[in-house]
Amino acid sequence: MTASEPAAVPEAALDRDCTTLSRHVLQQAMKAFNAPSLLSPEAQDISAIMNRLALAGKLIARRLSRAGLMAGVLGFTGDTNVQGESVKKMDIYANDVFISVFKQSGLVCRLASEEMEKPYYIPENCPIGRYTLLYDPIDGSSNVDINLNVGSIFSIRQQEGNDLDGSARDLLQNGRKQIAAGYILYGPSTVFVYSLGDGVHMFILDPSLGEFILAAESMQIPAHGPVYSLNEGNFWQWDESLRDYTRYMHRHEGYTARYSGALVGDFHRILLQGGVFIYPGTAKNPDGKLRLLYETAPLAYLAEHANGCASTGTQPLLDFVPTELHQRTPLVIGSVEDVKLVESFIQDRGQRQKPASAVTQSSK
Ligand code: P6P
Repeated sequence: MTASEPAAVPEAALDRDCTTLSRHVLQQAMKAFNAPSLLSPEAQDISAIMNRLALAGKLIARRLSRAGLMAGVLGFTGDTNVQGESVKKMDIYANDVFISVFKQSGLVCRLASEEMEKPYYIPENCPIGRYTLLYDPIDGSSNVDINLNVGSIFSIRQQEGNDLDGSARDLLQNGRKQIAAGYILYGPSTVFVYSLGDGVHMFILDPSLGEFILAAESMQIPAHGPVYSLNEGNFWQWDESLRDYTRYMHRHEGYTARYSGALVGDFHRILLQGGVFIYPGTAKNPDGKLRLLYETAPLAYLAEHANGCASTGTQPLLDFVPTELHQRTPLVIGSVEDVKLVESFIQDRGQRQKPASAVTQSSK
C-alpha cells in the first residue's frame, strides 16, 4: 500500500458499521407490514418510532453514565408510584424522557408506564398517531445506585377505536396484539434489542458514532441452558411446586443460579445463553410482582420470536388477557425445555420431566 492509497477497510466491517438500527428497522418494517416500499406509511411510522426509542435510550444511557457525578440522579424522590414502590429519581427522569421524545413526533397518542397510574395522552398526536407506547422506563432501578445493569422495556400497540373516554380499554387485550417490543439494556455497553415479529435483533451503541450498530440478527434462545434465575429469598412464600423445582435444581448437575435484581439483564443472559427466568406468585401476591403490559408481555413476545417461550406457569403468557392497565402476572420465560420443566412441577407436581440435555447426579 503506498502512502497515497487509503487503507483497505474490510467490506464486512464497513457494511456492519453501516447497518444502523434505523436502516434495519425500515427493512424489517417492510416485511412486517408487507409494505411495497420503504416509503409505505406503516414502515415509515414504525421506523420513526424505533428511532425515537433509540434516542430515549441514548439520553438515559448518558445520564446513567454520569449518575455518580451529577446531583439529583441517584436516590429516591420520596414518593411512591402506583405500584406502591418507592420512586427513584432516575425512574422519573427516564419516564419524562420517553414522553419528551414522542411529543411533536405525530406518532404516539398514548403512553402507558409503570410510573403513571393513567395513560399519558399527547393530544396533538392523537388525530394522526394511532400508536400506543407501553413501557417500563427503568426496570430494576434498585441497581442504579450501585452501578449495576438496568433496562427500559417497551411495547408498541395500535390503538383500536377512539378512546374518547380516556379509559384506554383497548389496551386490555392479550400480548399477541403487540406489533413491536423490545428493551434497552444499560450495562457495560448499551444494547438495543427489538422484534417486529420476524426475528429478534440486537444492536450495540457505538458512542463514537452515536448510532446503534447491528450485532446479531434473528437470535435464537437455545432449547436448553444451564441458568435458572429466580429470587430464592422468597422460597418460603412460594407454592410447594416451586420449592420442589428449586430442590430439583440443587440436586442436579448442569444448572447454575444467576439473579441480578433487574429483569432485563436476567432475560438478556437467557436470550443469549439459554435457561429460565422465573418470578412466581407468592401467598401474599398470587399474581407475582411483574407487570404484564410493559414488562412480561414484551419479553414474552421477544422470547417466542427467538424460539423460546413464556408462560404464567399455567398458560402461554401472550394469551393472558389483563383486566386492568397495571395487571401483574407470574412469569416463567426462556428456553423451551427449561420452561416446560418448571411447568411440569406447577401443573403435575410429582411428574418431573427431565430435559433431554440435563445431566442427573445420583440423588444425595
Ligand atoms: P425482587 C425490579 O424491581 C423488578 O421489577 C425486576 O426488574 C426484577 O426482576 C424484580 O423486580 C426483582 O424483584 O423481589 O427479586 O427484588
